[in-house]
Amino acid sequence: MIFGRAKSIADSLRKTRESAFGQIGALLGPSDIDEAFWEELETLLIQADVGVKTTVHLIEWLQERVDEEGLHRTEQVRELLKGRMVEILSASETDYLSGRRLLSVVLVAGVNGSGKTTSIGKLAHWHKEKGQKVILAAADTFRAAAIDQLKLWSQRAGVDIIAQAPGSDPGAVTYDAIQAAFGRREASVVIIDTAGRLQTQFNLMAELSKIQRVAAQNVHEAPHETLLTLDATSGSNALSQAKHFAKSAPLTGVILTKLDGAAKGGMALAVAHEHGLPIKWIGTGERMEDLQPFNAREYVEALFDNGAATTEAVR
Ligand SMILES: Nc1nc2c(ncn2[C@@H]2O[C@H](COP(=O)(O)OP(=O)(O)OP(=O)(O)O)[C@@H](O)[C@H]2O)c(=O)[nH]1
Ligand SMILES: [Mg+2]
Repeated sequence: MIFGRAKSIADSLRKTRESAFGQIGALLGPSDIDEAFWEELETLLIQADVGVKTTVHLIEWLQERVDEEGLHRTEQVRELLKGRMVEILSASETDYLSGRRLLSVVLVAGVNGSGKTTSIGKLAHWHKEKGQKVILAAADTFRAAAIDQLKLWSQRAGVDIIAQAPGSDPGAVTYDAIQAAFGRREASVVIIDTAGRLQTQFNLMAELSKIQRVAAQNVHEAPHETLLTLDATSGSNALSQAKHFAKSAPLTGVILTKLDGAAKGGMALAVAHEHGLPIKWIGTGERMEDLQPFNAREYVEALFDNGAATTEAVR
């Protein structure tokens, strides 16, 4: 891990584990599978934001295995469930910015307040730690405060920023940032911040498409990542956001933010299973270091266990 002060995923997900998944863990403690078991498991998975579709899939899949293998203990279901969750979460797994190129362009989209600008600051820091030169593009030109906020992050992370006046064309800002990266600033990564809200949803999507087009016209195969920030505390609402954005802009993955708070954590499964979207990063706080590459196995372990050798005692 590159971050010296990063918390472990198990630490970050403590609250999450203690709420929804703690109860699932308790239900899957050592006992016999009884009549009420499947219904309780279904209810708890839905409460944990796994989503109805994915919950139904998990229950049916588990019941089949239990029947086939003649299992009768809940702790056996626990291992099966964890295994299936890891499979779902890794099915569409791809590396962040895999492949080599001169300039990588990363576009970050998402509804207002979902954590775009903060995640961009963290990503900039991550790249910088790897010795890469980063330019941020302040293409959320809708609000003056948005530009100021990104400037603050560029200072914190110690990276360059290209910004124009509020109200200017986001496509032009994108173009300028790319030219700056190719030109005198010689950066290898451009990260583009975008608006979360405009006058209309239509404008928002048109603006995103335009930014994508400008990137594609100026850098081969850009944007190389189009990441959607999803606030993990927003539950099923985030799922419909994902659907909406995926329709208007080809997404390459998700940054799941605010997992340090009251998020229930199951949303990652719904996003991966229903949308086939890989989770690439998780946001676990407001500091620059609070961003971690997503790892399916670690994530599932952190939802169920506190990382200690013994299984956590559930309330
Ligand atoms: N606890 C916690 N807070 C976060 C995280 N990511 C973002 N936030 C907070 O969420 C709030 C919104 O974050 P922004 O980065 O401004 O969100 P945005 O998507 O850029 O919002 P707009 O520019 O308004 O569209 C801020 O108060 C952030 O500090 C996270 O991983 N954990
Ligand atoms: Mg923002």
